[in-house]
Amino acid sequence: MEPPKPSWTEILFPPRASEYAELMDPLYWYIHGVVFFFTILIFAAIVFLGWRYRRRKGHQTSTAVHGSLPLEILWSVVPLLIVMTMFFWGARVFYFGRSPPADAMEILVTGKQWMWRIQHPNGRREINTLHLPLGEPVKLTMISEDVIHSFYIPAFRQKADVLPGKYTYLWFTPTREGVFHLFCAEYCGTQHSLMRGTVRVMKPEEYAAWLVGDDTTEMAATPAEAGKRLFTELGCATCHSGVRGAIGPSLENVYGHEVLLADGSRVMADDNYLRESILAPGAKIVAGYSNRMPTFAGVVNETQLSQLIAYVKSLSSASAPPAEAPAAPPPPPEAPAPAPAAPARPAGAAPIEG
Ligand code: HEC
Ligand SMILES: [Cu+2]
Repeated sequence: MEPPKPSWTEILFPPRASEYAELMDPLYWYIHGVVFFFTILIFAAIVFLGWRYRRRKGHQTSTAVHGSLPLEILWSVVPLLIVMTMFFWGARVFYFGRSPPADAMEILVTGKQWMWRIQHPNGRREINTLHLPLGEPVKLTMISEDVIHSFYIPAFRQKADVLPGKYTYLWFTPTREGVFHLFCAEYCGTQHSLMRGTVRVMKPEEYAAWLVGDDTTEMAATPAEAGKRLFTELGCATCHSGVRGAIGPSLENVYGHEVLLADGSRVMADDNYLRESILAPGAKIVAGYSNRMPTFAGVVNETQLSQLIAYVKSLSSASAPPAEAPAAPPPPPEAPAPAPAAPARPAGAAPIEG
C-alpha cells in the first residue's frame, strides 16, 4: 500500500480520502481565508487608526458624523454577498453528502456498547474494521442496539449519529488507499473511548478477494438470505404466505412503494416503516387487514431485524431509498384494497376474506 502523500492543505487536517472530503476541504479553507482576511484587516485598521489619530497637543476633536446611507448600504450588502457565497457553496456540498447514488453498495452497520458490527452485501461480517473498495460509492445503513453512538471517519470528513430505533445513513466514495481511523463520536458510556476501529481502503480486486476470504467462519448468508431463514423460523411466513386469504398481506413489492392504511392515509414503505411494522405492528394498520400481528420487539435483535428488512426489500423491485431522497413521483399504490378502507378490527377478529 503506497504511503499517503500529504499536501500542504492537510497540515491541520487528517488525510483526505473521500470524494466528499475533496469537496469539503476547499470550502473549509475558503471560509477560513475570508475570516483570516477580515480579522487581520480589522485589527490592522484599529491599530493604525488608533495611532494615527491619537490625542495630541493642539489638536481639536473632530465633528461628529451622523450616518451615511451609501456607507450603510455598502457595509450591509457586501458582507451579505460574501456570506451568501458560503451558504450556496455549503449547501451544494451538503446536498451532495446527503444524496447517495442509487447504485451505491449497501453495508449494514450496527452500533452497540462498545463495538461496531459491520456486514457486507455478500454476508461477510467484521467488527471494528471496515474494508472498502477504492473508488466505489458505498452507503452505510446504520442502527444502534442500545444508546446513541456516532459513526465518524475523519479522513472522509463524514460523521452521523447512530440511533436506537431509527436508521441513519452515510455515503462516500473512498479516493485513497490506506488505513484510516474510525471513531464513535458520541459519548456512549464508560468504554466509549475504546469504541474505535480502522477503515481499510483497498483496490477493488483486493476487496473482492477479501469478501470471499479464506476466513470462512465469517462467511454467513447474505443479509437477505439470513432474513429469509428468520422469516420462516419466526413464523412470519405463516401469516405472510402471499396467498389470498392469508392473515397478513403479501410482502412482495411493498418496499419502496406507498402503502394504503386502514385510516385512509398512505405511507411510503421505507426501511423505518418496515422496522416499525415488525416492532410495533399496531402503529400503522394496512388497509384490508386487522391488527393481528404480534410485536417482535425483544424477540429479534437489531442485526436480525436488519436482515428481515433486507429480505423484505429483496421481494421488491423498487431499490431507490425513499427516505431522505428528494421527492420522486410516487409509484402507484401496491397495497391490496379489496373494500375501500375497511375499518380495522379489534385484535382477535376473524381475518378478512378468512
Ligand atoms: C399472526 C400473523 C402474523 C405474523 C406471525 C406476522 N405478521 Fe406481519 N402482518 C400481519 C398482519 C395482519 C399485517 C397487517 C396489519 C398491520 O399492518 O399490522 C402485517 C403487516 C406486516 C408488515 C407491513 C406490510 C405492509 O404491507 O406494509 C410487515 C413488513 C410485516 N407484517 C412483517 C412481518 C415479519 C417480518 C414477521 C415475522 C418476524 C411478521 N410480519 C409476522 C400478520 C402477521
Ligand atoms: Cu459509541
